[in-house]
Amino acid sequence: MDRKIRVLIAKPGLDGHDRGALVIAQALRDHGMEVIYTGLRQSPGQIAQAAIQEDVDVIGLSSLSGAHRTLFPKVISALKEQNAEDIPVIGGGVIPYEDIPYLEEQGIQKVFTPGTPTEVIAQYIKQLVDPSASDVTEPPEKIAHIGIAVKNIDDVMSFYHDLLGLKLKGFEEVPSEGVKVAFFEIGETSIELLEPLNEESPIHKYIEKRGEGIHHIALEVKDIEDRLKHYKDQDVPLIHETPKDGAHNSKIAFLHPKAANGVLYELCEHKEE
Ligand code: B12
Repeated sequence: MDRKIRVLIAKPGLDGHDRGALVIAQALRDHGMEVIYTGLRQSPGQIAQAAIQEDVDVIGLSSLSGAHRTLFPKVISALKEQNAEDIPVIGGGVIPYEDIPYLEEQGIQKVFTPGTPTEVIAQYIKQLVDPSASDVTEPPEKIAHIGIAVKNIDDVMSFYHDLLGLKLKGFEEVPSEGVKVAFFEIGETSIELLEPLNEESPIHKYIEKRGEGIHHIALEVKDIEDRLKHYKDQDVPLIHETPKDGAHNSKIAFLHPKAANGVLYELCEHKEE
């Protein structure tokens, strides 16, 4: 996108808390956007009008007063009345998580609560305005597989294949990880049995330390490189800062278990077959 993204930050209703709105306005300017701030105590109609007059790409509503369930939908209605419902609206402030599904049903694209890094908000807006931009804030698409560390794949095959009756998709050796892998299909995802090929394999070390069992959960993502860079910028502890080759023509990288309460997550991006 060649021109600057234009954002209207607005404070609907009688809410006098303006710090968050000002913080967001400044952060978005720092990300190269043009930001117009309405100031306090605007009516939904005034906000819609300002958005049209300023020809903005996005409206960001800020509310800390507890009136978001009434005011945010009113802004959506005011935009419709003025034939401007194509302007996307996001929201933020002190908003209980249980209210978020309702606000999204009413047409708010996304709600950001205290503690969300401003980097994430800026990335989201960029992608909202230009969907062709890589979106590292989009959630992972699905669980690609669950990795289970075993000493010997042959010894456990009968449980997965014969008892559970899962469909065996195949075997593969992944030299970069020092493992032999067996894949079983289960719905949209799969179970991946991991057998160490040598003593240097992380799976060998894992079994030595913790015994056999669930080793990791792999999440299917797009743009793995951009995503890793984004997580690094957010100080998320990573095992791999750049992706490496995984099974099935994929690129993979592991987050450090410190990032997720002791759970080892793998990111994995499958190339189009
Ligand atoms: C500072 C503060 C005040 C200051 C406000 C100063 C100012 N100019 O803003 C003063 C002392 C004036 C004040 C007054 C009141 N306050 Co006060 N206040 C707070 C407090 C402690 C911090 C708010 C703050 O500035 N946070 C820092 C900023 C940077 O964070 P933020 O606003 O949450 O913004 C972040 C995100 O929410 C998000 N975000 C915010 N807006 C937007 C918009 C978009 C588009 C996006 C993408 C993201 C986004 O990004 C920001 C950065 O991370 C909160 C408690 C709390 N912990 O939140 C109570 C709080 C908001 N206040 C509260 C109350 C009740 C009041 C009063 C009614 C108290 C009274 N009885 O007089 C009055 C009302 C004043 C008024 N006219 O509206 C309640 C609100 C309860 C509710 N929502 O149901 C809170 C939650 C305290 C509480 N736990 O009860 N308050």
